[in-house]
Amino acid sequence: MRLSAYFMPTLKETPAEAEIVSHRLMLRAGMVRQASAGIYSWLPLGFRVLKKIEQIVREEQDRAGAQEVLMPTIQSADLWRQSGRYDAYGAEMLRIEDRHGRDMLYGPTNEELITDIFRTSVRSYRDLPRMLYHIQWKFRDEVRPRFGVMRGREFLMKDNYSFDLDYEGAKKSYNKMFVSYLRTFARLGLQAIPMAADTGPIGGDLSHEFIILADTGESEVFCHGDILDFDGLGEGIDYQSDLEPVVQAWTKLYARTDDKHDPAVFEREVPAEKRVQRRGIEVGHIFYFGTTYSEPLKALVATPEDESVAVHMGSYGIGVSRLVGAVIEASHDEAGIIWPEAVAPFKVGLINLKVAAADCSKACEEIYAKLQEAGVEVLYDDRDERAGAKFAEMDLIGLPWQLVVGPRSLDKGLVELKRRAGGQREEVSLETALARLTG
Ligand code: 5CA
Repeated sequence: MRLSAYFMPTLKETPAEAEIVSHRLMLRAGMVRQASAGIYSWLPLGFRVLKKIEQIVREEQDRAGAQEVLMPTIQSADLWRQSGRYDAYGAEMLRIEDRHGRDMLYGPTNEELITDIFRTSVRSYRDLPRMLYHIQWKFRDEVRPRFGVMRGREFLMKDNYSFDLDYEGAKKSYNKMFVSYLRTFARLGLQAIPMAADTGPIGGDLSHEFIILADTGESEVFCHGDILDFDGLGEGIDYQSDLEPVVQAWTKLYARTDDKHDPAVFEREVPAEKRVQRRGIEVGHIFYFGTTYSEPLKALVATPEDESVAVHMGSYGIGVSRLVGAVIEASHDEAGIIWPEAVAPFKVGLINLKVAAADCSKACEEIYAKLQEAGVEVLYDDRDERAGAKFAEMDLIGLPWQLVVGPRSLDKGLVELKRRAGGQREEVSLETALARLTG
């Protein structure tokens, strides 16, 4: 992509309304624009990151055996009346009336709708287990939308729902999602810690939040410091194997959000020098809630003994749009964003320092073509701007690599390769630069 043609409305000034760094940087880098309170439009640069995160989430859901569906954003109130949540959800639910006077709503979550799909199609234990997920916009009329996409009113969520015959089966599904979340966040370059959590309006009694430690996080969390060294990717997870030992290893040390925190247990179980008390961002939340929805909605299956029982369910959410902000909170410096390679909008920023010089532009065009041929995503700054402005903008948008082509180095057949993380610069030949970036 040529920057001269790219829609990336960056801002020089720091927007006054943005309280935290990720919100400031997303606005300054031209990634999003606020449409109204807590509702955002995604501009090309931000949209690319959102799609990359979505894709990693999708791959890890599929790997764990879940199947993707797509449910609508608008739901009928009837189902929610059957589950009893229509009134209970309160002012957070955006209620809509259609032209026929029917009560509709913009879905804040999908337990009811997926249970309805299930109950009309599945009758027997033979069709279990199943895990169905979708990646869809949700709406919650938050009292205080803030921090940009971190606490929006409209936000993109991956929500998965599991169906099993009994608790044992449901726990296996829960474990699959637990491990899949560890992998997902690790692939995004994040250290997410599973913490015992409250279930809130979703209900149920077994629940973990996945938390990224950050001073700007909204939750207060407490954990044993050793968990911070655990590796989320693990080695060759087989989803058909018993995952309970992996889950045990991650949950045996103290890690709780403030709703579940117990100072006496914390002090008893965690030595003073290992006690971590920090703020955190909730990027995922998993729940086992048994028959909370299947009973009122009558999602029943026949057991091998031909009894009819309510199916055991769990639900598993990831805040896909929140993650864009969370990654920035975890990875930035004074100059701007530092994207982990897996989610970077482009891998390389190619900077032409002297557009007017024929040799510079020729070299850049050649590099640009070669990188594209090799399938490397490259943003080519071909604008006639001051070098300082170009460097500042590249640092702001945080692409992992910068390839700088200027007349002085080019005379010696060299270009400069800069790693955004750490800032190391190296003068190398064109061939070496290309080999590094395409390798
Ligand atoms: N149905 C369950 C699981 S599928 C559910 O809705 N869980 S949740 O309420 O915890 O939301 C799942 C994830 O969505 C959260 O962990 C968080 O990362 C994200 N999320 C929740 N509310 C918002 C919001 N207002 N803005 C951005 N992301 C949000």
